Amino acid sequence: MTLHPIWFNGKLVPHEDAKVHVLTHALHYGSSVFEGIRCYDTDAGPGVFRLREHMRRMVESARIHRMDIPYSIDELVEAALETVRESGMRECYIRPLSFRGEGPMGVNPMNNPVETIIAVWEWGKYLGPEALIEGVDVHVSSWNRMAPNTFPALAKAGGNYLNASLAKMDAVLNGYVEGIMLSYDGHVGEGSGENLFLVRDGKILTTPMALSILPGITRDTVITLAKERGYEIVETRIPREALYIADELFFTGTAAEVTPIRTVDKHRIGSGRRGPVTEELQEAFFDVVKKGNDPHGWLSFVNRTFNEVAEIN
Ligand code: PPE
Repeated sequence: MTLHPIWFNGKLVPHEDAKVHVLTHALHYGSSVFEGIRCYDTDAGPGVFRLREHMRRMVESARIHRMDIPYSIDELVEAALETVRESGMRECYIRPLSFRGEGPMGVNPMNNPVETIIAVWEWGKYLGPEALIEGVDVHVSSWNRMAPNTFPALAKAGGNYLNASLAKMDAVLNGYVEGIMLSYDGHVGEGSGENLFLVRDGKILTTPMALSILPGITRDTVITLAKERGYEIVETRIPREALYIADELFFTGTAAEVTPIRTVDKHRIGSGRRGPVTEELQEAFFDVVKKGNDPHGWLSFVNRTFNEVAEIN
């Protein structure tokens, strides 16, 4: 795998030079916030999907944790585009991260510097090469999502992912691709790195934000695309057993895109393969990111000439 330059505190440095000290606060206390973004090789040129919304969420995650990122959303957007451009990749995953750096040790992070990086790499299908068509086998995790007023779920913070990693390891060690975590009150939460949707009798249900999920940008995208296609979307508490009798289930996420779920706890979901609603919404999503059909203005084209061309058309 080619190692690409990394944007580090304002400038691009060679991959091997983007290093930190072992006393970096974030290593000891999980004090970081990050994003995951995809750049797609669309028919209209390489375009980053919902870049501004992701950078806004990162700045807001930082704000929740009283971390001042010394760059504006616009500067972070530009920096990400520059990093992708510099890599020469037409399609990649983008990982911006801000973290508390080396400084005084101790839980209080307020006197540690805030450092920011943006890295890019190739990332294929997150839940396996066949996942988007065949669907994935998952279980309900023995790990719950955090309760409100413990770890703020709206912040995509490094520390929160200790919980996600426990669920992911539990799933993989038990032979599943992913785990669905329940919320603190026993209702359906989300995957370790994905939001969850349930289809029943033509209606689409998803976990509400109040159950300590990450309010995903792909989740918002799918809600928008589904409403435009006339579906009713209900954000409501979903009991665990509703998963077993759903017509269709699917995950959404930047890495996972729109991935059908074919079994949960060895219960076959619907026909055991990708259902029609999932397929329709997958197609709507890929129509934007593959074909570059972008009525919502969700793509930031990496190569400005493409952007200008798109505007002229
Ligand atoms: N929930 C969680 C817990 C989560 O981590 C993600 C993204 C989502 C929902 C979906 O959010 P969005 O990407 O905005 O639609 N997970 C990222 C990290 C995956 C990883 O392994 O790292 C991602 O998909 O990029």
